[in-house]
Amino acid sequence: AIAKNAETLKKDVETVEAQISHHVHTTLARAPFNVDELTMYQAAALSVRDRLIARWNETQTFHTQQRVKRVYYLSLEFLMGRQFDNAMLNLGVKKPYNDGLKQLGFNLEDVSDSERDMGLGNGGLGRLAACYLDSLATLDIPAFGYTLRYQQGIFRQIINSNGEQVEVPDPWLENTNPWEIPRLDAAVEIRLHGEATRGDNAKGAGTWTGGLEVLAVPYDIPVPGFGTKTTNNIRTWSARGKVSFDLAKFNAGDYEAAVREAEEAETITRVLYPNEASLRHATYILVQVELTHDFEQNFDKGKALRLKQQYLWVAASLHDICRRFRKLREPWTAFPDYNAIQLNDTHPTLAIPELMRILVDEEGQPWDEAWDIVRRTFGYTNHTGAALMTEALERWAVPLIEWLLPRHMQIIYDINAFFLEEVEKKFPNDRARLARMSLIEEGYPKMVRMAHLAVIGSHRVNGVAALHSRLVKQDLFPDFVEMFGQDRFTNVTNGITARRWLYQCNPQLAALITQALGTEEWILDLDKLKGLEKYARDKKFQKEWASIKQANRDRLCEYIESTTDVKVNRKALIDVQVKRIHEYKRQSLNILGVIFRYLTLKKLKPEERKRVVPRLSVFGGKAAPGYYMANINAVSKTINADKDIREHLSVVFLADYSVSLAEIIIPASDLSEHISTAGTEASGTSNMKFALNSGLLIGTLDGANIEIAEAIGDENVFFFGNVTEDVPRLRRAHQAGEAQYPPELMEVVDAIRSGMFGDGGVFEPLLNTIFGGKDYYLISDDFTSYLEAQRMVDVAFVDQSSWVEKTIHTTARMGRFASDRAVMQYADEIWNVEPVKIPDSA
Ligand code: 26M
Repeated sequence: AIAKNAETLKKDVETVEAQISHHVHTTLARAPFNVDELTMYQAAALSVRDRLIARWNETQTFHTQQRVKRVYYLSLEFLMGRQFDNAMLNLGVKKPYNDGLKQLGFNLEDVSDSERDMGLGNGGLGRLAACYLDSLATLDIPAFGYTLRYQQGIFRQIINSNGEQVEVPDPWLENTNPWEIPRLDAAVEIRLHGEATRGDNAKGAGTWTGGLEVLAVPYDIPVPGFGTKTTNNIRTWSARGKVSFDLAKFNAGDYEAAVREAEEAETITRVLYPNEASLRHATYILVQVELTHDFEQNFDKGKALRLKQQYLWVAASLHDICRRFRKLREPWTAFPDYNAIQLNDTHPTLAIPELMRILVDEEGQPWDEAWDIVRRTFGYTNHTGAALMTEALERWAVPLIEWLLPRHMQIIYDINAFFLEEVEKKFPNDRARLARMSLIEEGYPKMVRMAHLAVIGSHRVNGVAALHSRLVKQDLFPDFVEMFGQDRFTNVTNGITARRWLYQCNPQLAALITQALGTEEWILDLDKLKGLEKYARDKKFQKEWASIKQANRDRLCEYIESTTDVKVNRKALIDVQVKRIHEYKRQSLNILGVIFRYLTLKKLKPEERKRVVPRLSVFGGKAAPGYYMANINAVSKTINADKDIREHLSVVFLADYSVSLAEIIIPASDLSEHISTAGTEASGTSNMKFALNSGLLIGTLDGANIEIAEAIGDENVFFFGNVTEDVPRLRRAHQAGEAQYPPELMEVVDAIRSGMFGDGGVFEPLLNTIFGGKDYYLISDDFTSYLEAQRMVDVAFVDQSSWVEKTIHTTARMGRFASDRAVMQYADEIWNVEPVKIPDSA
């Protein structure tokens, strides 16, 4: 059997070599002596893509033949990272590719490094969508992701010499993208602006004509499951002008006017929005897309473009879904039996009035039946930490919607009128309640509350962690719980895919786990990690476990030394906080804690210092454009330059945090920080990635931290800080000027003000958020217990054997946080869909 396996591998390697050479010579038209790593990557990727397309075709054909129910995951963001390594692993062909490339004189890892991240997302929400697509394919659930094909993904981050963030464009498509298949034939016409009419009776068919038509062109990205033939699809839409230029105007000599319309259209998918701040201050978007014309109206330009993005995406996707449904020749009332559409936050909420428009105006369905179809089709996931509620819920100005989507505005008003009638029936004479629940917020201008529309247009609304789902009911939508009952509101705790976040990013640990368990089954059934528990105290196993962590630490240290000028102690405890930079995530608490540690070390004698666990503090993350965190870099500059301290403490900020950088950082972490003010982080998902990779967590009782501790044992988590219930009272105390500031915090502030970290002015914005009579995120209230938890970490780390035991238990008990579990829960409780195995030769 071994000889036969060797024979098979040899043949596979030869096939791979031949396929790669074929693409080098024909598709890429390169002479053999003119092949660099980028070319090799492209050729290898194209040959993997050929395999994906064969499976993709079989999958789509079978799904269509079998008339299966499909899931449509509507997300404005898919933070996919790199595809090459992931595709090889899911297809089970990494070994022959490794050997084939070696035969051709190339190293697989170097070749893989030529790939650019697909950075079509901001952070948690976008990466969650990517993990769920991996699980859907792996579980053989027929599914499509729908999103936009942004020319530029999340900006690349550079740190300038002042320690400030500089945003530069991300031209990820520059070298052409081997993972996408253009479908120029399947473009969809999308109407904007124009005139709308209502039907002759209140619920009758309306019309929408005129205005401007643009094209949405689909590009498909195959998504392979792990160890299964199922290959699902992400359809990304690219905006184009309907005619590339106006020939009449061109002939009349007005070249500029001729190309204007095409350019306006293409602007719609030019760039990913980096967060809600970019809506308020549109300059970032304006600079990135170089807006020239359009927006003759008075609307905020950045806002109007975002609404256009949302509509083009939603309209093209629904058009696609409905076209597929019409081929089944079923009555429209059967639509929800074939289609489950999940709204990833409120960004795709326009899908609700758009489907109403299609059903009522175009398909002649009665309004009430159409509304019933809509509600049975949609599910809505909320991702907003409740304490951010009022600020973060999406609203659109009525005049803006009227200008861009006049028919949709009528439909929203009508949905609202019929809905408020129902509310009035159930709660007579309660004007305040009607005002609270209305889809329209009164004001100048009136605003449409997208979250209310999403709630009433869906059969299920879910939060993303147990605590968060409770807050969604209690704080966000209590009136809607009273109106519709508890059953419409549910929890699906987030999950992550162990294929990328262990098997792929930490191959050594994965191999040790497989060896210990005697099987690879854990990759598909993460609860099987439980089998590691019996080795938690086994000295030999602990040693192997710890040496893999050291190897991952070394790799990160090499990365740090090659990208910064910091020299690091390879034995230091690596303490990581990587995530979007946001006030509520409290990177500030971490950096103030680092300063306190520095001051403490300074007070010790050299021989006393040697007894303190050395630390390397790693930060990473992108901030909203215009919002800098120069203070982290100011602190690291002083500390890293201090020769007395260097060995005991260093601080680095790694620029341009991304999925591929996360794959290096996460396996190396000993301790990671998830320290948001209680009640503000909906779930967090990096906490799960760190724990799965045998890193311990320091954190607040927030989001999924709570459930993680439940699963792995709270003796393995360093908790600190106030709980959600106490947050309102503490905030009031600050407002009343009754808050106490702990002496440790004052010591840190004095050091900052003394100029120890350069110009104290850099810290003024931060200090103002804490001392300006508010401290909204309760830094001062949590500071003392944070320092205490950090002292506990030091104590625990000294006893290495017990520390390693904790880390083994942590990994062993993380099965619950598999995205496979989360997706199965959505399938059973929200989508009502089943796995469909693709037969061997479909
Ligand atoms: C809004 C307006 C304009 C431009 C962009 C936005 C926007 C984009 C992304 C708003 C929110 C966005 O994402 C929110 C997000 O990532 N939420 C996170 O979701 C994760 C997955 O559920 C959770 O784990 C995190 O706790 C939550 O913060």
